[in-house]
Amino acid sequence: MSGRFVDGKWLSKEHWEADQGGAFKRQESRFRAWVSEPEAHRYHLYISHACPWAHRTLIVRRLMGLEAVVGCSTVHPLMGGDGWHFDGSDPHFPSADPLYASGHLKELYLRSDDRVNGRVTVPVLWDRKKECIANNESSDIIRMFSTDFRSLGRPLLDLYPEALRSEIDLVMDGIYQPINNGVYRCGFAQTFEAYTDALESLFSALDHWDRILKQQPFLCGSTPTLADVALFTTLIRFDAVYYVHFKTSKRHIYEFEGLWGFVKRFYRLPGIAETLHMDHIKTHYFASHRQLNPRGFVPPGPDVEAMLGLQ
Ligand SMILES: N[C@@H](CCC(=O)N[C@@H](CS)C(=O)NCC(=O)O)C(=O)O
Repeated sequence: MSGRFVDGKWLSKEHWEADQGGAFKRQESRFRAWVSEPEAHRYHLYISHACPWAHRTLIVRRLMGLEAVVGCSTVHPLMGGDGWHFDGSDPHFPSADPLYASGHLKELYLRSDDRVNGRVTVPVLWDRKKECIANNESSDIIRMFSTDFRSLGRPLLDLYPEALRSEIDLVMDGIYQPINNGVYRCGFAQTFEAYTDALESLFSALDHWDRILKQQPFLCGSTPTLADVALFTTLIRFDAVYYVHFKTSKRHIYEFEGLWGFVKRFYRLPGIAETLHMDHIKTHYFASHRQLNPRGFVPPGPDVEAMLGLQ
């Protein structure tokens, strides 16, 4: 974990958000403007390939065919005391800020608000015209991309059909705390009790959705929606990272028939495989969270991409 802003001043000391019982508390996103009349080339997306929330936005940008009208840049996978950074000279993980040549993502937060508070997170949807962050909350960005940005793109799918919106919202709310945030609640718990509570709710939610996905291909029925995007980006990181790093080691996802079938099905949708960068994912988690893994060693396997390529 890295530092955070307090009234525009950067504190690089690691800061752990926890409640009184030692449970991890995720901060609310700070920039929440809703872009209802988007213009082509006005918005730029900053992501990390490691981050499941940012991965959601990359997938939806791809499935809504927005690549030509919403630019995208990625940060370097290693996150230090100054937070996410850019490094155009790293041949293995090239990353640069094409708009301002920033060294760190926090510079963009400060450009947006010189009294900004809180952590510096990805994804960031940048407004090039107003030169500030429009929105840094993935659940807003993926909904905007699927609705108001729709006419700018060449959509391959309708990920947020009107008739299913309330069901999709309900499912996304339902998987957020036990699963998407749940893996972090396991990994960042400050007490054993908070860890076992998080683990229990994670696995009871996984069992529940495993049963459903044995009966139907996607969370809300027969076609993929935003709820599936949200589940996929957590499940695809689970066996290679969370299982070891966050100690979610009760079972692998590949041991659940319904969930693993779903991961394979989603991975084979057009363009999805290219959005997955397992080297960024493993390097980021294992080598950046030194409080969980002090030596920063990146363990091998399981090779999830090879497993997904089979049958
Ligand atoms: N609620 C946000 C969460 C984003 C988030 O927490 N991103 C993490 C990466 S997985 C981050 O940038 N963390 C940096 C930090 O906390 O210092 C969203 O869904 O967009």
